[in-house]
Amino acid sequence: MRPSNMKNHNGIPIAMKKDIRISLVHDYAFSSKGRMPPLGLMYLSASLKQNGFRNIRILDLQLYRKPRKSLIEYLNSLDHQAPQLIGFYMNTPTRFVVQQAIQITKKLHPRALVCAGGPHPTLDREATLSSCEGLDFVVAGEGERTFLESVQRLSENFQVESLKGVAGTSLKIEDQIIHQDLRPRIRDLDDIPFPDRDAVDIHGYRFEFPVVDQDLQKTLKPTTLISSRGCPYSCVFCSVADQWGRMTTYHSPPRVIEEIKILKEQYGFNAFYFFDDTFTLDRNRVLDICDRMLKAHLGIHWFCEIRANTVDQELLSTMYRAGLRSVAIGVESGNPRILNQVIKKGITLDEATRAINICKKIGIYVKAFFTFSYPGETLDDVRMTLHYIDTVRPDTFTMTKLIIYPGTPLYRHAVDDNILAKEFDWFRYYSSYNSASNELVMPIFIDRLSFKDFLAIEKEVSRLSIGMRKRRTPFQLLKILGRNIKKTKSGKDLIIVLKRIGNYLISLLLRQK
Ligand code: B12
Ligand code: SF4
Repeated sequence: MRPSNMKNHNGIPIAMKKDIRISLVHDYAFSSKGRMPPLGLMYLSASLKQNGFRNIRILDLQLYRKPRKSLIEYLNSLDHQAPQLIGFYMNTPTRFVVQQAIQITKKLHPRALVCAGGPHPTLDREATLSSCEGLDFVVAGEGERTFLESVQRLSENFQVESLKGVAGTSLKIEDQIIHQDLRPRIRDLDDIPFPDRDAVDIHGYRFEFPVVDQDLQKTLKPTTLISSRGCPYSCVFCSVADQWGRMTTYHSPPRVIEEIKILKEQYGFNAFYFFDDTFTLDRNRVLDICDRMLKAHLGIHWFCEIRANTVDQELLSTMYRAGLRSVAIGVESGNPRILNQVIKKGITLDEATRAINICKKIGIYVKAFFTFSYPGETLDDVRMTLHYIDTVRPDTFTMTKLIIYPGTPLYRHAVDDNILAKEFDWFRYYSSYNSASNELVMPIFIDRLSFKDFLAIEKEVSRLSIGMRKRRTPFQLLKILGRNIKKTKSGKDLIIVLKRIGNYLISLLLRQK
């Protein structure tokens, strides 16, 4: 039999090399920051195209008003006779919507092969495969090489069995789950091509890019990129170590500049959001990138996340000259004991204060992240954080409840201390104290604080945040309200927005008092 006439066990013709049709789906995820391009899927698409695969489409459901309906329409438009490989990005907050999408996909395309990758499948391979009906395999960790090898194998023989021996995959074959070795990291990120920005509507994304200068703000056309992957630190709530391993890998400075030039000259972007886990990890590399930005007269503005112990006046000033106008900094707690003994953040409060003050002095917009309800944290400890925020006054801050993610030291602590039941399962709904928001699907670390304490803290956080924000006219408030309601796509989103408005109004009342 000639290869083109051969069929797999599902009756699908076994594909001729490069004949396979590939869809990569980013599901809808509510985010108050706006919608951002799915860089991971765009990297995958680029690697496949570089290796001769042409039938690749990215469906980004973030950009559709009715994501479920759009997914179904998309699936119905696919050729049922061709070998279809449909891959989903899945993180922990979106695991349930993706689980549902996988089920719909398999129902409409029973002969397709369905896979998933991203943080959740990487950190929870067994449960992802066993709980997602219709899922054939998962890719753990970096996808470029693993997915390429999978697609190459499937092009020769379109059945999941052909993936036996592909490092980085876990397979479900007739209800049996097979985990294979993990794949070593890509050491030199320059070996992989630029993300495939033509595979999405790259100009269709809108997201926050706050800067101090409001006139500058109006001129910014922002997009995103990544110059490194990984982080050597091990903050208790973060899964980066389990997701990427401890190694940090880089694109070289010339390559970073080349990517920016392409984004500017070919796509018209002039503001860049670096999504590195810790952009400022290697000081010399940052200085090299800044130097190249300046020499190339790029005339751009950019954002990155900084770590308090890796920045100083000289570095931040150079970054400012090269166009840095906005940073985010994780301070996490204003209590030194919690910060270092519990979170293991590896920074001091003095370092955080210094970094924030330098940014404010130079004119870099600074957003600081804080969290509360750490193991052993009392109401007095939390009040120290509120006091700290009130003293250092970053341009803006978030202070949220501590959420437990898989693959984190906090998760292991939560299981050991019965904060999470021993039989806790990421794919079973978990109801915590507030069923009106995301907490329905995300477990919170509830330890020393009571429900009443949580409410009191949230009220104080709103009051502090309002006190630090500029006062707005009723017209401005109505505009913000309209914009937020427009962003919502489900009843649940609307409840989240209404809850925020409620908190805002309460805090306004409190401020009047
Ligand atoms: C950018 C980003 C965002 C953007 C989203 C942009 C977007 N549209 O993707 C914004 C700011 C909106 C955001 C929001 C949030 N984020 Co976020 N975010 C990131 C960040 C910094 C970079 C993502 C990225 O581009 N990575 C680079 C690419 C190359 O990696 P990747 O996406 O994982 O893709 C690779 C592999 O995973 C794999 N792969 C991925 N998908 C697929 C699919 C298939 C089929 C295959 C085969 C392979 C594959 O191949 C890719 C290429 O190697 C990551 C940290 C990180 N380093 O990944 C956190 C991260 C993903 N975010 C995280 C979190 C917790 C959040 C928030 C909850 C934060 C908050 N408190 O609001 C929200 C949740 C929003 C939501 N509802 O989903 C966690 C997720 C942890 C988890 N277990 O899910 C991460 C890992 C940070 C961390 N270290 O904890 N985030
Ligand atoms: S510094 Fe940031 S990326 Fe690194 S472990 Fe801590 S939270 Fe995660």
